[in-house]
Amino acid sequence: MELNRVMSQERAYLIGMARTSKTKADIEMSLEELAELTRSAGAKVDASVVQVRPPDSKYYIGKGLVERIKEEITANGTNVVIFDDPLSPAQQRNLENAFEVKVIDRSILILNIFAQHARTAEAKLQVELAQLEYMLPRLTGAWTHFSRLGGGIGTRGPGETQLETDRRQVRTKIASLKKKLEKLGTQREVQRKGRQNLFKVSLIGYTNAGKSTLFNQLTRANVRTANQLFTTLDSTTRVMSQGYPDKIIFTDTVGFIKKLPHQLVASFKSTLDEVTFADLLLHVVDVSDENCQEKINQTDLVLDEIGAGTVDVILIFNKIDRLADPLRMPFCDRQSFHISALKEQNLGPLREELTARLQRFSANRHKVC
Ligand SMILES: Nc1nc2c(ncn2[C@@H]2O[C@H](COP(=O)(O)OP(=O)(O)OP(=O)(O)O)[C@@H](O)[C@H]2O)c(=O)[nH]1
Ligand SMILES: [Mg+2]
Repeated sequence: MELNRVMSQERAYLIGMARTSKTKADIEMSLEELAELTRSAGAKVDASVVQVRPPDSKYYIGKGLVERIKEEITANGTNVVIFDDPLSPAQQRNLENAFEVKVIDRSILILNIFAQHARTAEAKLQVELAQLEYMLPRLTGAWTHFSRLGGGIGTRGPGETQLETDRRQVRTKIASLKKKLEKLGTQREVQRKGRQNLFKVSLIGYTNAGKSTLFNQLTRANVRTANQLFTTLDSTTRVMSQGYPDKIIFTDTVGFIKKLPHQLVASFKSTLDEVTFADLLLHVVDVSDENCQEKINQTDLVLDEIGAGTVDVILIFNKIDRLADPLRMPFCDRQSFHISALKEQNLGPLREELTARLQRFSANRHKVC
């Protein structure tokens, strides 16, 4: 079996579910983000709906809505239906039978985007591992044969059902990917050890906040930036000394998002170690986004999840050039800077702060006792 894929130019129908009418506005917000994800995967959004009700075990949404959507997607030629919440394998199957088009959920969509945007060998392996980890507990006899994915790893043993064979093949593939990733992880560790005595700054934050744009400003690098989700998957590291009293290391990293599949967090572990072992995190926030507080909270949650919750953080409120009313500029009790990475506004005070912190770090490093 393989995960359903969203192809570019495909047309999507988005579905969210609110347990109570109180949470409907939150789910609508989440669906806007699902629409962004859909566009980042290259597809177009035809329509979206939020239903208020408890989940149905067979279809997740109510049967009446299933029938209504079926009529709409047939009339519009929609190719894929995307749910904001995870579906059980049985629900996914029942919905595909009812709609007669592909049905996926947010996790699969994110895994799709990661697969499309992975460039380096390490990122590709990490995404493949996450996909297989996602599939393994979902393998049931009703799915198509796994051989389309791996191919010829081992034929069916005596007395083994097709399902058992599929599971064994996926596990074997997972083990081999982990081994390859471990090797690459060891190389990273060696590099990191070599930089142990240098001041390490990692740029982190919600996807599309402007991390890579700021990274390029701080390092004069040329990392790809774009107005889409998950442009960056591989971390890029640059050692800088020009303009600073000592060497300073900057790392640009993969962005975070609400409901980031935990398989992705686990398989991107060695990349995310750059965050865990940093001396300072620049948490980049898109200040022009009206949901920025929620995105700050989500990013903090992922930081805790990867064990980076105790690393020093400076909040960087980015994109101030997009604020029509500067009085709407948010303030918080954490240390923060308000900048525009794109328009190069207010970068001076941030560079001064980095220099001051670097000096303190270097002074402490040379202390004898
Ligand atoms: N107006 C404005 N746009 C900005 C600013 N900083 C970044 N952008 C734009 O925001 C979009 C996302 O920027 P990136 O630097 O790719 O964001 P990122 O956080 O690295 O995103 P991912 O790698 O996808 O997680 C791009 O279109 C940038 O040009 C800014 O200060 N002002
Ligand atoms: Mg980026």
